[in-house]
Amino acid sequence: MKTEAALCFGGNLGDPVIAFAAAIEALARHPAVTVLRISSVYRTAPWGKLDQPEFKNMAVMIATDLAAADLLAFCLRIEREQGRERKERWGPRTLDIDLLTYGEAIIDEPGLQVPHPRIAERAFVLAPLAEIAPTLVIGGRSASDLRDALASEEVMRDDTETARLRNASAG
Ligand code: GSY
Repeated sequence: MKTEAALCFGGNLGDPVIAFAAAIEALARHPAVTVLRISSVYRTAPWGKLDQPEFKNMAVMIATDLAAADLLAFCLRIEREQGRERKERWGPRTLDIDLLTYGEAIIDEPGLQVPHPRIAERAFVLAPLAEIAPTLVIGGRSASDLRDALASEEVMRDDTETARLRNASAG
């Protein structure tokens, strides 16, 4: 049975939009994954460690037959294939893929926590997620409620980068 899962992509080294397009393509090529919805690209202020370049972020909804752990492993493989570089926790990186939700599952294992424990405090996750899944419920509240509670000027939809993503994905 297919499970809907929400992913967040982020990056602030190299050309994250090209890495996002390659990640979407890799997901779409997997026989057990269907890409359902793709958000716009957002320019976002860094969270966690502030003295680093701004990030690009976006969200993707998929349906999958993969178990949550296998989906996470596949996402980590995509990160590696995109030359993920991450020298320090919360520091700059080329491509980060966070598994936000996996159906209604609540999983708390080393290395695998869903819903992702920091969704509600991250406008850079909630803005793209609420764009493509406004009614998705996380911890009893919808993604759009959570986004509105955090409304932040530090998260801006970027139409130029979104068009570039669509072109790169189509090419
Ligand atoms: O957890 C994702 C990596 N990350 C990000 C991010 O994707 N966007 C923003 N704006 N800040 C971040 N800090 C970290 S760590």
